[in-house]
Amino acid sequence: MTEVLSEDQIAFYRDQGYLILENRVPDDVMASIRAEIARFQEQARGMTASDDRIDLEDSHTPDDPRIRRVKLPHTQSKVIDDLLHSDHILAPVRDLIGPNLRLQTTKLNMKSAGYGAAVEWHQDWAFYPYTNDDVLAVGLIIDDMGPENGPLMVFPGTHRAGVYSHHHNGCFVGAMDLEACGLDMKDAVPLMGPAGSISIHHARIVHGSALNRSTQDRRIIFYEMMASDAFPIVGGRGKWEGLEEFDSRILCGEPTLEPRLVANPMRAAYPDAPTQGSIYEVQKAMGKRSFEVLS
Ligand SMILES: O=C(O)CCC(=O)C(=O)O
Repeated sequence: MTEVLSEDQIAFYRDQGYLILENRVPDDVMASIRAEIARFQEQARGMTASDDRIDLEDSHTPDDPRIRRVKLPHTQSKVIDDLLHSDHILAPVRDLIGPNLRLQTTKLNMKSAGYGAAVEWHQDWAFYPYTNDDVLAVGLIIDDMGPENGPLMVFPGTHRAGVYSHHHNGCFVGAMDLEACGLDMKDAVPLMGPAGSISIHHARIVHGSALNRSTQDRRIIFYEMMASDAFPIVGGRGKWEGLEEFDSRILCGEPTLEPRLVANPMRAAYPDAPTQGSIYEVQKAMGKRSFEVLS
């Protein structure tokens, strides 16, 4: 018995590595989320540098605040935390990877109209490999998403293809040279839908997004999570600060002391790049980019 997904949707996710569920989060919740984002935008006014809550665009000025990412927004907003723990988000995830879920991380990526930054192609798994591959990200689409405002794009089926190199000049840069990896942009699929829809992508699917030159914002909250029996592997950057902190991230169901092991591919996410930091910073150390940057 599943909670919300059909057998066909589950089979599609297993085969293709992603899903889109349209109109999953009600309008009143979406209005509250937008009010929270307006509050973050006010907080960025006057800031002169990124801090542990807010990551600023390179073109930010204190008078013209430009946020690139709100870090761990569920710790900064009860509305965003309540939604994380709701069935709107967790029910489809339970259908895919079981009843016991643990949080990896959350982020609100603000790809604002006219300037929102690109994210180069990568696999989340390159950053955080786990002992099994029941690891995924739910993306809450906050603005209607079309081809023009920088949708998340995925290469279907690449979650079954292994782990690609995310290294350049001997350092982990968190981004792939698409051509060297044998992938062609024309095969990527944009994950689009009206505001309130969610996307789900497997941690090993190759994904990225172009900058947003349109007049329409593109904001997504990513809720990233895994089965509670998936433990981080040393050599990756999956968070491990001890058992107490690990178990404080249980979202539903039970923790366990018995990691489930599956023979999955991994590459160590080290050594550090000279620009080590958020994904936007570390990717600056890559070689050949796929997406345009704002000059
Ligand atoms: O915001 C996006 O389009 C991509 C985000 C992403 O993949 C990430 O932050 O790891």
